[in-house]
Amino acid sequence: MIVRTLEEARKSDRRVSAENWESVRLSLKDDQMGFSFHITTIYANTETPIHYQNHLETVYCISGEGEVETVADGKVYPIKPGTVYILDKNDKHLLRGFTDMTMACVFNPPLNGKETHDENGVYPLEAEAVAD
Ligand code: 9YT
Repeated sequence: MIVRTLEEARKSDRRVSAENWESVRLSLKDDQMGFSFHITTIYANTETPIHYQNHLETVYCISGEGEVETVADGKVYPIKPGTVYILDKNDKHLLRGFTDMTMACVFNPPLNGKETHDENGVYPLEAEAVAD
C-alpha cells in the first residue's frame, strides 16, 4: 500500500504551479494504478483554455465556485462543491474560477509527473496534453 498526505506532497516536487493554477500530484504513473490523481487549485478570477487531446480527465469540485464551457458547442456548466465534470470526449474547454476552486482530478492515462505548464498555464506539446 502507498500512503501520502497532501501536506507532505505540497512541499515536494509533486506540487507544480502555473499562472492560473497549482496542482499537487498525489499519485502518478509510477504508482502503476492506471490513472493519476491530483488536487488542483484553480485561482479566482481566471480563465484557462484546456484541451487534453490524449488524456481523459474527471474533475470533482471540493470547494469554490466557477464554470466550465465546452468550446465545441458553447455550453456553460456551473461548478460548485459536489459538481463533477467528465471529459469523456477529450473535450476542449474553458475553465473559469470565480473564487479559488479546489478540484480532485483523475487522469487516464496517468501523468508521469514531468508535465508542467507553459506561460499560458497549460501543458506543453511534448507532454501530449495540449491547449490552444
Ligand atoms: C482542473 C484540471 O483540469 N486540472 C488539471 C490537472 C492539473 N492542471 C495538473 O495536475 O496539471
